[in-house]
Amino acid sequence: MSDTRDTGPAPVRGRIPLRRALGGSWRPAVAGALAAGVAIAASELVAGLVRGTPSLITSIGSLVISLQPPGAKDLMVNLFGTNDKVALNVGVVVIAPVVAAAAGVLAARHRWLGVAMFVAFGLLAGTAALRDPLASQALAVGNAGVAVAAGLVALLGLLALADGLAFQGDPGESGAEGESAADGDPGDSVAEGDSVADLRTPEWTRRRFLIASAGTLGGVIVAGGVGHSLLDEQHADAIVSSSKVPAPLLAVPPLAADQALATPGLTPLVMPNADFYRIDTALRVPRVDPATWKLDVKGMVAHPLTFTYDELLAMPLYEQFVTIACVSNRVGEHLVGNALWTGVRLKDVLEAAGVQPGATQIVGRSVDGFTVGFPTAWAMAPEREPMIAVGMNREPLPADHGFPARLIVPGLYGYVSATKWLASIELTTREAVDGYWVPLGWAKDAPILTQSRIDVPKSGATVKPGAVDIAGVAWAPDRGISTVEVRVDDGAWQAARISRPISKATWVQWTLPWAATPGAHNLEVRATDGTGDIQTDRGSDPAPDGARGHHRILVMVG
Ligand SMILES: Nc1nc2c(c(=O)[nH]1)N[C@H]1C(S)=C(S)[C@@H](COP(=O)(O)O)O[C@H]1N2
Ligand SMILES: [Mo]
Repeated sequence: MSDTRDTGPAPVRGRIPLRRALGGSWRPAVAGALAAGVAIAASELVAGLVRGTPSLITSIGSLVISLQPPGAKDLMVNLFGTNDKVALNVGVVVIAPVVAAAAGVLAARHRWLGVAMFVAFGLLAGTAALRDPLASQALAVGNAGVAVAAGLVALLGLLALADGLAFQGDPGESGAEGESAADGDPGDSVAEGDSVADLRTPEWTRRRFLIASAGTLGGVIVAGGVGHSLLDEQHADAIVSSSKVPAPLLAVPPLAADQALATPGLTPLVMPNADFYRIDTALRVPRVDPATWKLDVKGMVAHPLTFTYDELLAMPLYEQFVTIACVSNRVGEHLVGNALWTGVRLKDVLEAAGVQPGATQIVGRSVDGFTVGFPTAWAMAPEREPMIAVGMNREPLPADHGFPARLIVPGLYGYVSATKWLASIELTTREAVDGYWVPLGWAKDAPILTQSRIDVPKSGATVKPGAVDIAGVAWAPDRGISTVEVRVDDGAWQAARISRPISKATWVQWTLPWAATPGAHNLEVRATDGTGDIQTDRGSDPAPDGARGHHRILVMVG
């Protein structure tokens, strides 16, 4: 290689020899990567210390989520999940230093290029942070500024040290390395490195660069760690502040003995809050202060209304079991759960507001800007009771599940109905607004499809020959489940015993005794919903409107 094709203008005679530009580039690269670390850590620390300041990592991650190209369905399916958020945060933290390492290498030749890259990063982070509806705009911009400033101080300081390695021959001259490289024309600063000393880097200056780098890295880890845990603490505060939900006027009766089955390993009929699946786009769970939170009911209504948390709790409360499900649940998966929800009847609220004729859609918007939309007719139908839920299994809504209030609409997938951290309910037309996931390729109309799942035995498990209980759950909210059938090795369908349904809005448990014979066996389940429709065996992906197909597992008997 005798040329710098990819790294900028052709080398001018007398500039850095290529050997040094490439062979020596690890130091500028380290300087750049560390400077990115300093920028990120400084912004995490500020976000942790000053309430209302967005974390830039979180903001950039949220921007990435919202920029998913329509049609990239697999990516979006994955982003529904919780682990992917961790991956996204880690991605931001890993990618930024890699890009910044390149900025460092460029900056070693042209200071302004490195500075420009850091400023560009600041603009990106600032723009991302401004999109955060929970953050103060001034603090968002300020924090991006802090990040850029801290990053540039680190970048220029470390580069000066790295350059010092190249042209400072005199070991006695201390304290000058910070300025020497920054003097004069930034474009020319490295050209001085052409001196002879350049080729014989003294051990002591190398060590000085390493010490400064290690010190910077230590500072990054400590500041970033402190900032991050302070952010987590802010979030914990909000959970602690959750108040008590009053008892509903109409309490549901305790479950009867035949309403729940007790096969070991079977999913509980009522899913405890701590085990309930969680799906949302929030990289950090919104922390909502119930003292200042308000719910607006607006749009095509005769009387726009606003409720405080206390006012909402003072409304007649109602409770019901509803099974909610995620559209991205693949056959056999667990993104579904049944809970006892306490809340205000949505119909009561809409009646008070006076829905205008022609208002065909209800849009639920969360404090973090997420939206859902569902037909007004679905919500108003006499056979179902959608609600603004404030309680989950007789506890205030956990923060993960939407504290202080969320929508629960029987029969619809969560992404078109179940807005958590609810901020407003808007009456509009079906045409006027698309909820968050609709432009990203998911169906606008999304009733929950009939699904059934085998929980016991586990797929791939080995069981003893003889009497074995096959058991699982089946759901088709809010058409209800009428029958569940199981077949072994493609034999005849056999009716399972099902738990007496709590309502059409909930799942059922089912069980079937099986005389297991040695060998490998296929077990398959299908359900029939309350309208008599048999669950199709034709499989489909979750996108765009939910997964179809039978759950089929292989077990060993022996
Ligand atoms: N604010 C907000 N609400 C949301 C979502 C979201 O991303 N943000 N995701 C929805 C989706 S896709 C589902 S499946 C349900 C899941 O509710 P859960 O996490 O309480 O189980 O919440 C819905 N409500
Ligand atoms: Mo979902």
